[in-house]
Amino acid sequence: CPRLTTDFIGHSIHYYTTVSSTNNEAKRLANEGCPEGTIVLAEEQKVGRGRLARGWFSPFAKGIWLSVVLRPKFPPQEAPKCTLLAAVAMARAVRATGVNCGIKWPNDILYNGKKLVGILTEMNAEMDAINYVVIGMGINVNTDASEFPEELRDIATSLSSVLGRTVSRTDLLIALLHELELLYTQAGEEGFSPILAEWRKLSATLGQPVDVFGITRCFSGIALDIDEDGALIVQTEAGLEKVIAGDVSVRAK
Ligand code: BT5
Repeated sequence: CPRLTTDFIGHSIHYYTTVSSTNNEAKRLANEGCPEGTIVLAEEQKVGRGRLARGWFSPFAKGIWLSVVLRPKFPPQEAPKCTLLAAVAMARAVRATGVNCGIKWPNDILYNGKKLVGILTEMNAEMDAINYVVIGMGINVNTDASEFPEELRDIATSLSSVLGRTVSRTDLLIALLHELELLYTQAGEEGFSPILAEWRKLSATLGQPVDVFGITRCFSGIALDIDEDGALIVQTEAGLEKVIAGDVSVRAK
């Protein structure tokens, strides 16, 4: 029987067959004072959420639809780094299944340009202290290619589609929570630098020509690096641009 290997992440589990969004449940629990490391899992989400009010396709028993409640001690402006930390943990766990995935800034795990995983980090802070961070992660584990809705067929994939076999969601969850706790503990003790260094190595974005769809404007350039806050640095004809939030598409060369 597989067992959790963590000291606190996943020691309190809220499991649902059907839920609107695991992030919504996790935020409710966090507001009620649940312990750090509480996780919410659902077989199916009726209103799975992406960023900017976009949806997340979450079919019954096909994926891992998970939210983790953390209560980090670092300042609120460092919270976006939780997304990068989660992406590195996720890439490690996914790679251990044999899928050679990469990270697309800021929140996607891709294989061959198709999305395997999406991450949605939401924060609640008062004054200059974080109350909680909820890291929501959706992994397409055993979704068959034909099960994706039409509009996702060209942009989404699953571990089972890549590997040609079903993958144990329990084993993957245990590996993911293990990596997440290791990296989160490391970030608390040593800071984020080693995690950002690993992120750079796993990146499918750096060094590539990109189109940036920012909150207020769009531009093109070469993705050069991420800075210490996790922002993407893009070289454009007009100079360096720092992208804190937005969408980036890697352009075909
Ligand atoms: C994300 O947003 O990628 C964040 C997704 C986070 C989902 C998890 S599941 C557990 C937790 N509870 C929630 O309610 N959410 C989190 P974004 O970068 O905005 O990408 C959203 C876009 O990805 C959509 O507009 C679709 O184009 C595409 N998409 C939707 N469902 C997908 C899927 N299952 N696989 C791949 N792509 C998908």
